[in-house]
Amino acid sequence: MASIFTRRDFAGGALALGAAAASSPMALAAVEPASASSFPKGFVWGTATSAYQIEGGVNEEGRGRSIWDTYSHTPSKIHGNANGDRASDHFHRYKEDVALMKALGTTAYRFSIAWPRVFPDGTGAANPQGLDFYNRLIDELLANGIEPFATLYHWDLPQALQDRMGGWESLDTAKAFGDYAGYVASRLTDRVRNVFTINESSTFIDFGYGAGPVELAPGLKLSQARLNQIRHHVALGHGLAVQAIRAQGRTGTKVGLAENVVSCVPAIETAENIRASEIATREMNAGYLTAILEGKYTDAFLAYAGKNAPRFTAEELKIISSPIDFVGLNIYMPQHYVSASDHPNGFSLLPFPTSFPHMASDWLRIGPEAMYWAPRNVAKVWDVKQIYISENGTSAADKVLADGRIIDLDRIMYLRNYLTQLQRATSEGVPVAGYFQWSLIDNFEWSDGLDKRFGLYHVDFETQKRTPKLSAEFYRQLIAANALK
Ligand code: GBH
Repeated sequence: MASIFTRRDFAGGALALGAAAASSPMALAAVEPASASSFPKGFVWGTATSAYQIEGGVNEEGRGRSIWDTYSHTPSKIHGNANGDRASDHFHRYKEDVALMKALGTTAYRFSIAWPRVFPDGTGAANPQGLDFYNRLIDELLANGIEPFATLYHWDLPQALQDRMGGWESLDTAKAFGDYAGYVASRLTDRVRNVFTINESSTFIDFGYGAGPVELAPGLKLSQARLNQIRHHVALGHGLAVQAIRAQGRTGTKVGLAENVVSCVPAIETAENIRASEIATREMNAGYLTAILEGKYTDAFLAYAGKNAPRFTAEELKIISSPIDFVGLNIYMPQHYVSASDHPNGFSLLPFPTSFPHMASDWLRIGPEAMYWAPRNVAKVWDVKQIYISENGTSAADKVLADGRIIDLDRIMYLRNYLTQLQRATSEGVPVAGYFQWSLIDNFEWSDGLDKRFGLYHVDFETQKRTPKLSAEFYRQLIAANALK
């Protein structure tokens, strides 16, 4: 929908008032905002998805079973007893979906590779057809000028590894992940120049193996000691994958991870609270990003874990902290608002009021400042030189109106506010190179089944028809302008 009044119109109007107005500082200032809302030149705009959430085609081309096949077929685990057998049928409709990406004007796409397609048993012989689908997808993306960013692990662990060795409870799963990463790198990095190892380790560990408020596959509730060991194995798996990609991938392949960073936002932006939010960022991510970027577990982390601390060697910490090229941050909400404190750790995590607003998913708090503070603190605390926002988006109770339109004003409101904070970050020089909107299309939202829709395109799960929501048009215009409108 074309707007009647653009910023340019306002600026032009002010100048048209006369020479006196044009030469006054006020009038000049009025011209500025058109460029003040821009993103850096060459900023990468994309969308993101994951294999089990969109592909379907679970029995095609020799794919093995994953823990999500098992879990989603366990009665009463998933809202509406949905599963990913068909999901958004992307396996068969990938060409149509690439066309949707192109219509948005995106030049990058973050997808994940299903480990059980490549190694149906987790280890051993690769399935000869395992990468065929991804080869087709990558070629289609490149033919349309869209850069593929591949994630190697978005939670769909081969069931065989869970059965044989307790999945990530075993060091051997970390090793198997490294082998899988090396194999994929040797086959795909002639065309895939950016690889994410693991998506949101904290989420699948805490909710899949721990007693989080929400449950994910494999649906276990292990002790803190076992969880800490799993955290260590996952970090190690990441490090082994980085090394394998360096060894077997094409020279120049860029490697990083996509982390659900615990975002710590200063409650009020005083110097003391900002400092506290930096300290909190380091401590609240101690089992994950901190270990990976520093090659050590913080003293506070080990003291807190006590006898439940992970068992580890110096050699393993070296592997975990193998240098990476970028850090991907999945940012949906502020995890904590923080203030300075006299407590020895220097920060305090403030309680959320029960009236704090959220989106259609109860957990999805609306705090756009997280999109400024998370990358700003990651860059500041660890001197990270390249950051991608690897996911950001929202569920909404989208309704198809009688005339077929989907007017998702709440999603547009959410995106506009979060992107305003991202623009604040890039304009201050925080090194964010790109942004991947979650998600291109409605998909299987884990335990929420098909109930919570995150797409820019609506999917009718009966007919698989895709329809752009108004937010798709919002995103298209933003990309075209490389600026907020
Ligand atoms: C991402 O996780 C996932 O990577 C993606 O697969 C998913 O579809 C998308 O977001 C949308 O959910 O304990 O109250 O916080 C987002 C982070 C962390 C959100 C765990 C849900 C559980 C509820 N998730 N959280 S709560």
